[in-house]
Amino acid sequence: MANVAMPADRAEPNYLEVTTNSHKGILGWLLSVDHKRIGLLYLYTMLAFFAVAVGFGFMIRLELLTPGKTVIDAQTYNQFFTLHGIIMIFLFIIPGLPAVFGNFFLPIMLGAKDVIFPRLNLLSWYLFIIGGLIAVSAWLMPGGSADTGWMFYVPYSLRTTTNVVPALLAAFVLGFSSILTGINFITTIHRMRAPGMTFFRMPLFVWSLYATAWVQVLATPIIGITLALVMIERALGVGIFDPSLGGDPVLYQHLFWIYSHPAVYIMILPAMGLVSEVIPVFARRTIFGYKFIAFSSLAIALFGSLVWAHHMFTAGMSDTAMFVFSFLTFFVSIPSAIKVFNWVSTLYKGSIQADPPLLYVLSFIFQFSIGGFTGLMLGALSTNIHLQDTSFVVAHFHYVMFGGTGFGIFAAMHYWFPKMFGRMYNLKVATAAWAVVTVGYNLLYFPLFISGYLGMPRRYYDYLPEFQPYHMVSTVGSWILIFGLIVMFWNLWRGMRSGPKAPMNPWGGVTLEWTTQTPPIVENFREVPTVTTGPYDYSRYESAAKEGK
Ligand SMILES: [Cu+2]
Repeated sequence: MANVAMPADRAEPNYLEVTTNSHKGILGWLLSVDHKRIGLLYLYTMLAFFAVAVGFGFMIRLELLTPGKTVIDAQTYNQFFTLHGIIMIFLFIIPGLPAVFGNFFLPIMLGAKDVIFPRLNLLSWYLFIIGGLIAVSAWLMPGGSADTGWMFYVPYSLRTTTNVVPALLAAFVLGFSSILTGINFITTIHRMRAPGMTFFRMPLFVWSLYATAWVQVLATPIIGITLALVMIERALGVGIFDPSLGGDPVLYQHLFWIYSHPAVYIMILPAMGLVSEVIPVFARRTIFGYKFIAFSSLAIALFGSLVWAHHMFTAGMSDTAMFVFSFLTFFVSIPSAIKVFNWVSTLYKGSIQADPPLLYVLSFIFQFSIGGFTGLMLGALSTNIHLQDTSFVVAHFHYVMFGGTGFGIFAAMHYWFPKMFGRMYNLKVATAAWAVVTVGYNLLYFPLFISGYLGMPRRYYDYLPEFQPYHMVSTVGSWILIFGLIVMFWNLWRGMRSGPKAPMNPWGGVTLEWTTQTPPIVENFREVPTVTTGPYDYSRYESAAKEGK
C-alpha cells in the first residue's frame, strides 16, 4: 500500500504515554485533542452507558418471564424500555463505530496526523457526555424517567407527567455531538488525505463513514427541531402536534421518521464498512467489487432518506403514498444486498483465518440478513398491517441494530484492539465468548418473530398465557447473552492489563493503520506516507493459493 520507513528498534513514546498537551494524568485525557484519545474517551463512556442499557434490557426480559407481575410494576416497565431504547440508540449504537473507531482510525487510514478540527472533536465528546448524563439523570428525578418509548410519540409525550423533558433535551444535545462529528469527518476526508490517497484508494470503512457523516449533518437537525417543538408545546401549550389544540400528531410521526429512518443508516453503514475492512484481511483476498461497495454506501444514504413513512402504514395515509413508500423500501434493500453478495464472494475460496474479528463478522452477516429479509416483510403493505407494533418488529430491528451494528462494534473491538492498546487478548477465550454471545443472542430475539407473528404486541407489560413459552426461551437467551458479554469484556480487559505485547500487524492487514507503530505515536506517522495502490491488495496470496502453495 504505502512505503513508510519504520526502524523497529527505536519505538517512540506512544499516544497512551504522551499527548497533545503538557497535562499528565486525567487532564491529559480530558483536555487532549488527540483523535486517538478522544476515540478512547468515547469507548469507555459508551461502554458504561451500554452496561446501564443492558441492565434495563435484563429487567425487561425478567419481567416478561411470566404473565402478570414478575418483578416490576407496569409503570416501571414502561420507564425501563424507554430508557433502554434512548440509551442504546443515542449513546451506544449511533456513536459506537463512528465516534470510537472512526475517531481513532479514520485519520490513520487516510495517512493523516489527526482530524481537521481537533478541538471541535473534543467538544463533540463533551456534548455526548452532557447529553448522556441528562438522559440518565431523568431516572433519578422525582416522577421518574419518561414512559413514552424512545419515539416520544405525541399526544402522550405532551401529556405524560413523567420526566420526558430531560429525555427530549438529552436527545437534542446528543444530536449536536453527532452533527459536529459528521462535519469533522467530511472535511477531514476531503482535506487531510496523504499524497496518492485518492478517493478510490480509500478503505471502505472510510467510505461508509463518509456516507454516514452526510446523513448525520443533513438529517439530525430535523430531529433536533422536532424534539424542540415538543418541548415548546409542553411549555407554552401552542397547538403544533396536539389534536385537542388544533395540532397534528401524524405530522410529528413524519418529522420524527424523516430523521429516524435515515438514522438507522447512521447506525448500520459504519458497521457495513467495518465488515468490508475485516473480510479481505481474514480471507486473504482482495475485496470483490470495491467500487460497487463504495457507491452502495452513498446509495443507501441517499435512498434511505426517502422511505421514512414505512413506519406509518397504520397511521393513516393514501393508498398511493403507501404504495410509493413500500416500493422505495424494497428499492433501498438493493444496495444492502450488493454489499452482502460482495462480502460472500470475497469469502468464497478465500484462505480463511477464523479469528474472533471474522467470527463476529460472520454472525453479523447471518443476523443482518435475517434483519434485512424481515425488513422486506415489514415493507410489504399486506404483511405490515398484520405485523406493525408486534414483537416481530422488535425482533426485526434488534437483528439489524444489535445483530448487525452491535456485533459490528464487537468485531471492531477485537480487530483493532491490538493496535489501540499494544497488547493481545486471549484468542481461545474470545472465540468461546463469541459462540456463547451468538447463541444467547439468537435464543433471545428469534422467538419474538414467532410470537409477534402470532399477535404478541410490543411494549405490553402483560400477555396471554399462550405466549409464555416464547418469552421463556427469550428470557433464558438474555441470560446466556449477558454471560457471554461478561466473558468477552473480561477477556478484553485482562488483555489490556496484562496480555502479551502485540506485534505491529497481528492479522496481516494491508491498510495504513497496520503500518504504524503499535500503539501509534501521537502524530501517527513519523513521515507522511505516500500511497501508490488501492486497499486490500492480496494478489500475492491469491496467486500463491492458485498455485496451491
Ligand atoms: Cu425505517
